[in-house]
Amino acid sequence: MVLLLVFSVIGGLVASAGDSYHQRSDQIQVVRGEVLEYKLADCCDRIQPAADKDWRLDSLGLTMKWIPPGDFFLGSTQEERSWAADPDGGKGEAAWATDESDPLEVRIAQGFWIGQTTITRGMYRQFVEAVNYQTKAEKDGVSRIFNIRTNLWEDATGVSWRNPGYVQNDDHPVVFVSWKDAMAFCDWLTRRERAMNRVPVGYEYRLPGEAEWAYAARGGSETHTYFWWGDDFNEGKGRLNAAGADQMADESRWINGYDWEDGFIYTSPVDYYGAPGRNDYGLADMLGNVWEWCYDGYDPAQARAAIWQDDAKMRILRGGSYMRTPGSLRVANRGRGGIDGPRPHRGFRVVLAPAVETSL
Ligand SMILES: [Ca+2]
Ligand SMILES: [Ca+2]
Repeated sequence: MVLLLVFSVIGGLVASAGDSYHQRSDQIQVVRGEVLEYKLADCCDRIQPAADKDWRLDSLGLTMKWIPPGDFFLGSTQEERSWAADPDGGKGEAAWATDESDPLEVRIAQGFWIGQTTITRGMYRQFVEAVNYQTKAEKDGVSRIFNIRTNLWEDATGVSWRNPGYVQNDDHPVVFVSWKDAMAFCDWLTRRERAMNRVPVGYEYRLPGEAEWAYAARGGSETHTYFWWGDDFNEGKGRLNAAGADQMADESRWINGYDWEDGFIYTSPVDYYGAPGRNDYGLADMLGNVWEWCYDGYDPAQARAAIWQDDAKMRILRGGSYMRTPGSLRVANRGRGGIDGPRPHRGFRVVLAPAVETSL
């Protein structure tokens, strides 16, 4: 068994030969998926992510976009929250926006990198196969799905990231990952990249803090708008996948959706909309497609400037999903979910950012 795991990890390293380094697998000692020891002396080109430049994780096929330090406003105005809940506006539920504080100026002091897309099913598979990981949904054998026909959540057996209950390929965002399943991926990626000397000192791969996510989602815009492209949701046509007018064969569709089609009822491939779907930082699908786990615990009073480590079981989700209405597709909208709650519309995006001192 141990041998199998050793080979699967080494295989993963060898398979990433397109990266900008030369790796001899015999210099890495791996037991049960853990990189225990590594020698940098002769093995690797010392090429690291550099500030002001994007970084390419070739083995995953993921570009990490550089996000410079700066200031922005976290939260929303009362006017925006009223629009979000209005049946003629954002069509959200009134309660959803009560956890957004008035605009709070926040400084992002250090630059960081964030994935151009969310982690795809194909990327997550690399992690699963490297360390023989089993997700929460797979261990439980039963999880929750949302029935578009009855408009209700229900239990379902056998659903997981491998089989979410709708059609996906490996370019779609991974779903049915709990917060812990997402953190496990980040931990693996950090250790793998550190073993290659490709993580800047003091940085790590992890989930974004809520403020980091919101700052990146605004795309560098200094104007506070509902969406990264402005205040008019209809200018989102051709940019995002959410609860549009698309219908199943039996004509069922998401309720309270907008009246144009976006091409998908469930997930779309990441970056499906290309340039129009990317904000000014080049980030795709920040709004819609899948909710994105953040590092922070959920504070019902407000979003926080610094990552809030809380022992509560709720964690932040951001950006709305394929089944959401315009009110909850705003940059300021805050979602939350149980730490052990995999769902068919929850995924994640990683950052390469200042390491968090874990206090839990
Ligand atoms: Ca859609
Ligand atoms: Ca998203």
